Amino acid sequence: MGRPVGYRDISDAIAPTGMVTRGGFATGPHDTLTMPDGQAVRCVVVVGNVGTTMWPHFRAEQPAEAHPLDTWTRATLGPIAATMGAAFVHPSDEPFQPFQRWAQRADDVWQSPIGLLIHGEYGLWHAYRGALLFSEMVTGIPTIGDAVSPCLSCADQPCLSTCPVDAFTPGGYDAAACAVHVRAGADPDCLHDGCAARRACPVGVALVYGADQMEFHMRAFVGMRA
Ligand code: B12
Ligand code: SF4
Ligand code: SF4
Repeated sequence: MGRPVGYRDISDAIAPTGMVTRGGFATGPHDTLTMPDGQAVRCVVVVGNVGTTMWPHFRAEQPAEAHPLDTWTRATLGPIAATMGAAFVHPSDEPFQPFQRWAQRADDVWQSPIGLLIHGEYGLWHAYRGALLFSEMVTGIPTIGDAVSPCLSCADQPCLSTCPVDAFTPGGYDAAACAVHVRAGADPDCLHDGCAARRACPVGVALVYGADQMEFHMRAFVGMRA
């Protein structure tokens, strides 16, 4: 067994990609994850993008593929994981791994009324790009649990009253109704400007994605090439 991997080492290795570590956690008895060699996974470190910092790195190296962001994030983060002795999983790998649950065990993020996880500083302007799985505990993982969701003090909840097709229902998110509106390019123009409900949130407005990043994600979401 070598020197334990430090959380700071992982953050430093990932920094040149414009992505960031988003915390980590020790697995418990209910986690059934295994490493490729069959050992139990003892620690998960979550990686993601916050605001716009990843975007120029991706655009500069974008592969000519049907799902270029997934391909690029796998190609970028997979080798970093390997140098750390970690296995890598991607949010789009099937069967889907519970990234939103992992994210809530790793960092102070909470489910917002529109389903996306919200962070006190980043608001809704972040996403997950991978997780590093370790057979040993990583040292120096930041502690969490002192913060509360900004949604608890958001009296008006504008995210719930902005969607033109009322896609956020008590029964869940109506992805089909949303996609029809987005593809049509109708007002409000979610295809070009991004999800109007997400943009209505007052938290993290300094980190709102730029126009190119916003439209890329919306096109990918409704299956239109960027
Ligand atoms: C399939 C999928 C979709 C589908 C269906 C989503 C759905 N609501 O059913 C479609 C295509 C519609 C979709 C749309 C979008 N998605 Co999506 N999606 C996924 C994906 C790939 C798998 C979801 C899943 O089934 N996971 C498996 C289950 C077991 O994992 P889970 O962590 O338990 O997640 C579910 C539950 O935890 C539950 N949940 C969340 N918190 C809590 C808390 C408790 C206590 C409980 C009980 C449940 C619960 O919600 C989750 C989804 O059902 C995830 C990535 C991933 N691997 O999770 C992204 C993911 C959830 N999507 C994401 C995003 C950003 C979007 C979009 C905004 C797309 C865009 N334009 O960028 C839209 C809007 C969605 C919305 N408003 O809810 C992000 C969310 C980031 C964040 N800040 O939270 C994720 C994590 C991908 C990523 N790369 O970061 N998505
Ligand atoms: S608008 Fe308010 S309730 Fe909605 S996600 Fe933002 S902080 Fe939470
Ligand atoms: S993208 Fe537009 S139509 Fe879809 S949920 Fe957001 S506001 Fe509603």
